[in-house]
Amino acid sequence: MTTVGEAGWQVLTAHGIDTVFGNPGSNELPFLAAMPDGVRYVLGLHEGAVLGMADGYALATGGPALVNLHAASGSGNAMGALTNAVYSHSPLVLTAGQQVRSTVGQEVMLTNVDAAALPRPLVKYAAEPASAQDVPRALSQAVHSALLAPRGPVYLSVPYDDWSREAGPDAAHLPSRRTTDAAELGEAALSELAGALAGAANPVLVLGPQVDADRANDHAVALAERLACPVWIAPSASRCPFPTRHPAFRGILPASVRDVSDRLAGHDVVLVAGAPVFRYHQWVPGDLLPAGTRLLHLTADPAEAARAPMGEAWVGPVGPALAALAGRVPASGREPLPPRSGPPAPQGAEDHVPPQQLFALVRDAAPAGTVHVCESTSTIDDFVAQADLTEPGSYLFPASGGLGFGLPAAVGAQLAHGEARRVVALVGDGSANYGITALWTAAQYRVPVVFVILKNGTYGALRGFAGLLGTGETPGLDVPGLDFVKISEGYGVPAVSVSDAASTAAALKDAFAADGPRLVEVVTAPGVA
Ligand code: TZD
Ligand code: CA
Repeated sequence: MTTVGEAGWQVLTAHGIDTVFGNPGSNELPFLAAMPDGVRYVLGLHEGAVLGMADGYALATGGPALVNLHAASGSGNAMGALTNAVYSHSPLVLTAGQQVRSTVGQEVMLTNVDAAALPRPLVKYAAEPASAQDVPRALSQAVHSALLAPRGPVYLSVPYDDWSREAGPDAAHLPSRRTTDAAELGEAALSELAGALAGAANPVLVLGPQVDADRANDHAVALAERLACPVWIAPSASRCPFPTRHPAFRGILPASVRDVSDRLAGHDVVLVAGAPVFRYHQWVPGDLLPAGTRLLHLTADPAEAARAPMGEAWVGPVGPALAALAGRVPASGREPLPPRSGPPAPQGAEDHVPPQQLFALVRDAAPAGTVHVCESTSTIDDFVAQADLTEPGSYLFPASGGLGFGLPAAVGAQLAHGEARRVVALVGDGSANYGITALWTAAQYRVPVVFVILKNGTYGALRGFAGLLGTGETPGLDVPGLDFVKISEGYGVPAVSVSDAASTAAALKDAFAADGPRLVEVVTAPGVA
């Protein structure tokens, strides 16, 4: 007899799932007992970190990642991190153990009451199969739903007594199933887009995370060079779709209506590719676009197309469309953009390492191809000013703005890349606390992430917002009294604290040379012990 557990795992492994990120409880043990040889279990100590690790892993591999959570409480703990997976379009398959089928109605301990409703509206598909025999098919549906465009997380709750039941003959059809996204932009759409770009007097490209996810960065470069036009990254960037030292690169668009409109002034045609239009953050009202500007929007997500407040949208795979446009837009005849001067020489200081100086030191210490997981919210522009990001997948930032992503996603990304690429996490002393337990997983599984904590003693970004909103000195803005060396060592990751450039450079060198995780706490503001 084939059990539901065996059939379910056949579905998962047939779709390339070889790792489970989880934190178990009693309801999950039968599922884990059925886990076949060759599948790796990665334990996280808190479900926010579990989900963040899976997100980082999926972002790095471009494939699905399996998450196993404990009932409603474990699912609830993962929910904040789940918001990031939604906006990063990560194909995460969340599973949660349910109590024994016949006892759910009584709400015995650790029942997930109305389980399918719990993760909505964050997931594309949520279910608790109506019978044990339907579990393998529901797992198959979950995997295919997560992977079909637009990609995103899904959720399945499974009563734990289901796994030992008989699967039934239909399950044999599932492992070999394939689903294929077929839609590509057609000839008419491509020629209209190419014509609009070719006819523009002063076009501009605004690129989003889907370009990097599709590994279409080179196509974006080719298109920008054909058009001899500047390139911005779309506001609230969660990935870096364009090489930051390229002559056309202009930085990340600031995330307010007025700033976007100001930066795009003078352009008659804007092509936004692989991003929502737009993911604003700070409310600074103004005109959505400079008068007379035409906005063309290329996205793989119909919901992004539908909810945009302006522009003409085309829905289809972004990478192939950029490749096609780069191939058919004629060279503009405009002068190529001049090379940019190197990054600004960062200021030094006596008792601290200003963020730009730190980022310059990281740039110089990190090996080629390093993946940067950034979650120091007030310093992103400083990072981009100093960074030299060329390879796709070199930069990750929490896609919904939900903090607690940085440390876990770095661990997940490093697990995915193995020895091929190093991962450095650049995380604020505020953000670090939401995902801190990822340090334990890094230590136990010897995942060689270089964790850099930027210690300024405060929620810097919120201080920026307090200035913008005129709210003055509210409670809850500072985070004094944190010792990340002790915290890190407590979780098993060797750590040092530094507050000058020379010691920082030395600490980074040691950390990148290590074969296990290291943490470097860097004092980045004056007067912070
Ligand atoms: N909680 C969660 C889960 N996500 C959030 N985004 C916030 C709270 C609010 N928040 C921000 O949006 S930025 C920020 C908070 C608390 C400050 C982060 O501080 P940091 O970085 O030390 O990580 P900076 O550079 O000092 O801003
Ligand atoms: Ca801070």
